[in-house]
Amino acid sequence: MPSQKALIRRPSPRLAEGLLTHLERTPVDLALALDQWEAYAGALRTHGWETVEAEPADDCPDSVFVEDAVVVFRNVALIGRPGAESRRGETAGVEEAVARLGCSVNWVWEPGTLDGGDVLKVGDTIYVGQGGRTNGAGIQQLRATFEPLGARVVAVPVSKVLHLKSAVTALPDGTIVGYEPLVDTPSLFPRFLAVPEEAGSHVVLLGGGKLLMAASAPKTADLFAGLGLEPVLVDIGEFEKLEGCVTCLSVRLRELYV
Ligand code: CIR
Repeated sequence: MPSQKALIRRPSPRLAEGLLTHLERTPVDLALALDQWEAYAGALRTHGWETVEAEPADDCPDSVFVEDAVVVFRNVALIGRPGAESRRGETAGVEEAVARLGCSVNWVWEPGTLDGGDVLKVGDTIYVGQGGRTNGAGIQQLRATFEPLGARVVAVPVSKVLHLKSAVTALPDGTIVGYEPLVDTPSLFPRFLAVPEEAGSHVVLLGGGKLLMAASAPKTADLFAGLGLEPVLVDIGEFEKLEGCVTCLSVRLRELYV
């Protein structure tokens, strides 16, 4: 039976110490963050996803951004090697979780670095951003892992945002949506739709035309609704203060057969 599972990870009590690259630090309300995380997980469940929790990594402030620790294509997981050293402790628990879910496991090795937030899958095409957190050796290892499975890996430069998926994701028909001021080379994408808000460039495909999006992108939600899609908005404001977005709070495992 095909199953739709979403891997999530409970926020660390040290969440407020999370890394910042492009934003100034502002106080994070941990209790509110927990409420927002519960609501995010609830929205996934409401729309047909079984949520599975990775073991919490309380010593790692950024561990709630679980998508950065792994890339899954079909039943094969590639455990990343975070570009930020302070995040390297996050991968062990994620490795254990994806193995438990039935994935075969591969690893990015030194000198490679790879964050899952730099990897956007659109059908059999895997876009990978080369920038602050993912390097050329990591991209080579991604290719070596997934090209034999039929993936086409396309590397794109990322210099204006933290991760590739901080600026581009994809609609159900494969159209890439992005916030143009933060995309290095929009012309690298075959069908590119510019959106009016940075947070509007982050969509999680829930299935059936439904898109999980941040409540901070109302204009983009209207744009997508006009295209016949159904935005489902969640407030993730406390995570946005730490440069997180809807995509990085879960790993969607669409194609597992368990
Ligand atoms: C970090 O800098 O690593 C975290 N504070 C935010 C990670 C967000 N992840 C993502 O965009 N994929």
